[in-house]
Amino acid sequence: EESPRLYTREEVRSHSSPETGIWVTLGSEVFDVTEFVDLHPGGPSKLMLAAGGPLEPFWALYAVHNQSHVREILAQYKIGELSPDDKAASILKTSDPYADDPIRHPALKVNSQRPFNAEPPPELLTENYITPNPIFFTRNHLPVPNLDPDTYRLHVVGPPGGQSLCLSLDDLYQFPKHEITVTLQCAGNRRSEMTRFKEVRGLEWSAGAISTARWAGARLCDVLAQAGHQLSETEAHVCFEGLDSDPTGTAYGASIPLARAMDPEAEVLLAYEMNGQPLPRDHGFPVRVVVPGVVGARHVKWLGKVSVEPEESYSHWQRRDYKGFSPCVDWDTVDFDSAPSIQELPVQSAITQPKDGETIESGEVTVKGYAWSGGGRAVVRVDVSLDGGLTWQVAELDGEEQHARKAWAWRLWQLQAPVPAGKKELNIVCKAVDDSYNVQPDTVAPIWNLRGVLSNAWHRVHVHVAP
Ligand code: HEM
Ligand code: MTE
Ligand code: MO
Repeated sequence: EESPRLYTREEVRSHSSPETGIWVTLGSEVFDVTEFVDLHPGGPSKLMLAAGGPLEPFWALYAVHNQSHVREILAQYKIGELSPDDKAASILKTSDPYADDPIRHPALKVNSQRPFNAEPPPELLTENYITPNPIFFTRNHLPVPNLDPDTYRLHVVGPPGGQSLCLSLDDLYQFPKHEITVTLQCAGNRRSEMTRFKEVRGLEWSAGAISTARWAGARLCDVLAQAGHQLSETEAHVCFEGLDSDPTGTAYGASIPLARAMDPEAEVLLAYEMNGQPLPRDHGFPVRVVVPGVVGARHVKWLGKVSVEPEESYSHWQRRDYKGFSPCVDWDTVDFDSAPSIQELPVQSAITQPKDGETIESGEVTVKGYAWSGGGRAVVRVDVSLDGGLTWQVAELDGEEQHARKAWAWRLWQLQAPVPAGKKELNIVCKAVDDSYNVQPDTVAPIWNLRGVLSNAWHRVHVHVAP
C-alpha cells in the first residue's frame, strides 16, 4: 500500500477559491471537493464557508452530516493526509494581552482580531431562530478575562443601612432561575452602510451584529431586593462593572435606569446560562447582564460589580460613546453630554438571503431576513419590495410569537415571490413595522451620525437574474 500524500494546514488554507480548487479537512484527512461544491445539497455558499479549513466546526452545527452516506460522498474526494502540525506557528508572544483569548468558530466574519469582534455570515444568521453559541456575534472592547468559577464573586453594593452582598456562583443559583429568549444587537449593527454614505469612526459591522439566545439566570430585581434596594431613589441608575480591563486597570462599565432594573416585568437577568450551557468565555463567563429590549452595550459581560448610583455610570462607554447625534455634528463640534445614552433601540430589519451582488435564478425568488424592535415592542409586519420600494409585498413572519410589550426576541421572516418577467436585476428592499407603528427610514442620509450607530434604514440588496 502506498503511503498517503501529506499536506500542511497552510497548503490546505491556500485552496479556498474556484481558481485554486476547494480543499477541506476532516480529522487528519484532506479532501479536494472542488467538483462537489455545486452539487452540495445545502448549497455552494454554505460549503464555501469551510473552504481551506476543517469541516468539524460546521458539521457540529448541522447534524445532518453525521450519516454514513455523507461520509461516503466525502471519501470519494480524499487526496491525502495532514502532515504533523508545525508547532512553532502556534506559539504566541506571552506579552500579548490577547494571548489567552478563546478559540473562535471559523465561520465568524472577523472585523477586528484584538479585541475580538466578529459576526456570523448572513447564510448562517437566520438558519436558526436561536443562534448557536459558537456563531453568536461577539463584541469585545478588551481582552477576554479568564475567570475561575470557584473563586468568582459578584459584589452587589447595598443601600445605606442595607447590606452589601458578595455572591458566589452557588449563591446566585439559589435565586429563582428565570429563562427567556432575548435578541442582542450592537448599536453599531449595519454601520458599514453608513460608512458607504459618509465616513464614520467604528468597526465595519455588516448586518450580523445581532443574535438571539435563551438566557437563564437570576433576576436582577431579586438580587437587588436581597441587598435591600427599593424603588425610592429618584433618577437613580444601576451601574455594572466588568472584570475585563485595559492596561490602566479601567474596567468596562455601563448602566441602566433603576426603574427598569427593579421592574420584574422588564426581566433583567444576571445570566449564567446561554442556550442551556454555561456562558461561553466570549459571552461573559461566568455571569453577564441581559437587559431585554436594550442596546448590547448595557449587557455587561464578566460581571464583577453592581451598584445603585444617583448618576449614570461614568464609564467611557456610557458617557463618551453609544449616543446618537444629528448628521450635522462632527468630531470638532460633538458634545457627548448633550445626548442621552442609547438604551432601547429603534425598529430594525435586514435581508440575509439572497446576498448583495448574487445572481439568482429566474422563476421564483425566496427572500429571508430578521426583524426586531427595542423596548419589548413587537414586530407586526415586514414589507418587501423587489423594485427598490415602488411596490411592496408582505412577508410571512416565522419564529416565536412574542408577548405584547415584552417582545424581547426577533422574528425571522420570508417571502417567496415570482421574479417579474424580463427583469435582468432586482433591487430588493425590506422594512419592518413595530406595534407602536414605528417604521424604518428609507435612506441613511437623514440618520447618518459620526459614530455610525442606530443604522436602521431600509435594507437593500441588489441581485442579478440569470438569463
Ligand atoms: C446537507 C454533504 C459541507 C451545511 C448536506 C447533505 C450532504 C452534505 C450529502 C444532504 C444530507 C441529507 O439530507 O441526508 C456535505 C459535504 C460537505 C458539506 C460532503 C463538505 C465537503 C457543509 C458545510 C455546511 C453545510 C461547510 C455549513 C456551513 C449543510 C446544510 C444541509 C446540508 C445546512 C441541509 C440542507 C437542507 O436542509 O436541505 N451536506 N456538506 N455543509 N449541508 Fe452539507
Ligand atoms: N461587557 C464587557 N465587560 N466588555 C465588553 O467589551 N461589550 C458590550 C456588551 N458587554 C462588552 C460588554 C457590547 S458593546 C455589546 S454589543 C455586547 O456586550 C455584545 O455581547 P456579545 O459579545 O455576547 O454578543
Ligand atoms: Mo455594542
